Amino acid sequence: MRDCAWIQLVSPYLLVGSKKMSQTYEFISADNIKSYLASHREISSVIDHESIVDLKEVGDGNLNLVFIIKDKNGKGIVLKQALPYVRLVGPSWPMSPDRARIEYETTMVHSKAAAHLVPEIYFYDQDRYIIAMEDLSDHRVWRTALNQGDFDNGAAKSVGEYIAKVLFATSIFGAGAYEHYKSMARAINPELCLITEDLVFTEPYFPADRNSYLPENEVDAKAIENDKQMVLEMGELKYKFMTQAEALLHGDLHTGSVMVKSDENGNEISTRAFDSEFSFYGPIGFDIGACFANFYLALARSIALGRDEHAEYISRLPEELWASFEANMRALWPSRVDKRVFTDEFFEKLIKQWKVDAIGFAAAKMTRRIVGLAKASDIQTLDPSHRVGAARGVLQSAQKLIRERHINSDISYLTLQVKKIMTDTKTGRN
Ligand code: SR1
Ligand code: MG
Repeated sequence: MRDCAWIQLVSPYLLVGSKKMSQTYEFISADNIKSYLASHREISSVIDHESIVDLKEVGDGNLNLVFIIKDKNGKGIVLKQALPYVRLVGPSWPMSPDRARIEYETTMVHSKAAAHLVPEIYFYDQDRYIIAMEDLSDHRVWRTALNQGDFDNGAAKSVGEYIAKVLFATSIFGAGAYEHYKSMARAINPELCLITEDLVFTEPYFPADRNSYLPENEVDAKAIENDKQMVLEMGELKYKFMTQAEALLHGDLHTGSVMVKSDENGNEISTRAFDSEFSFYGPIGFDIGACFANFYLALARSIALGRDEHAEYISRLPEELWASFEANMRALWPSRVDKRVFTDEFFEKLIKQWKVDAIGFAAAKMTRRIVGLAKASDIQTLDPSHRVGAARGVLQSAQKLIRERHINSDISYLTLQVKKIMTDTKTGRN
């Protein structure tokens, strides 16, 4: 049945004007996965295709099919296939599946700098846009863990290490200018960058058709639209996003793009960043800001639910991530390729600017998850009686961060400000 669906779904894309595709390809399904695995002998030691006992589609993102397959010995593999459209919306929004190549290549590049912090990749099928990768089903998606009120101590530190190591390695400082320019060519990702430009930096500031929120939050969304300084700063941040090709970013580093595994005391065993299909050469503060934003969404949830201890834990995550990022960057800086005018004094300016940028990008990412298309379950799964206040807290915090970052960019201080705002708005009456 899935194969029939494939014929119906793929055929129209052959004729879609500027998004024309040069070939059709078969979607993976429960019916064809076994023979697909059998045709890839290079993974015979990873999984026994003759003894598959479990197979489930777990794609909960907005774009792709994701299958986890297990054999009778408990070994597993993940197959991720890019669909030729945006899954969240459906075939009416065509999207090049070449994003799978981007994700594959970026993960390979990132694994050279931080192999222990990304999933292992077994192969990439360029004809069917399939990435075969390590089964991390003994980990959990960090957003899910945070939503449930769980503690994963050490994960933020590892994500900070991941960001610093992969961004340094792919910057002019780590790669050298020639390599940096050459690598940029293969990492051009126009379709997905345009999604971010629209959904993160533009639509939340206009009455766009794709925006939505609870009626009680209309006043908050309108306050954002009418906030002239916020709109001006979004213009500046969007321009940075579009023009400042500092390093090969993950590009969509929210808590749903991080897998965590902890022991019974909540202490880290393993942390992995995955799903880098939005990867491109962009501003270093962007990945950091994405993490801050998602910590603040999780914070709004825990405050709304009265989970005080958990809110305290989440409040420490932005500073933990930043401290780890900065320490790792400082440790790597002496190994930069060109030391002539890229002095230690210049590094001090850079690190300050990256922090200010990261806070600005956080504000953009917080706002988009409340007002624009593609929400975050941290807020969406709250009962409306809690959601109104939590959403208000997130939006007012974004307005505070966008301004305050130019005056005081200390992350712990800013998190305290965010926490105060979210506590004040939590009833939805302020
Ligand atoms: C249409 S894609 C919507 C969102 O999903 C991804 O996770 C990105 O954040 C993107 O903006
Ligand atoms: Mg994703």
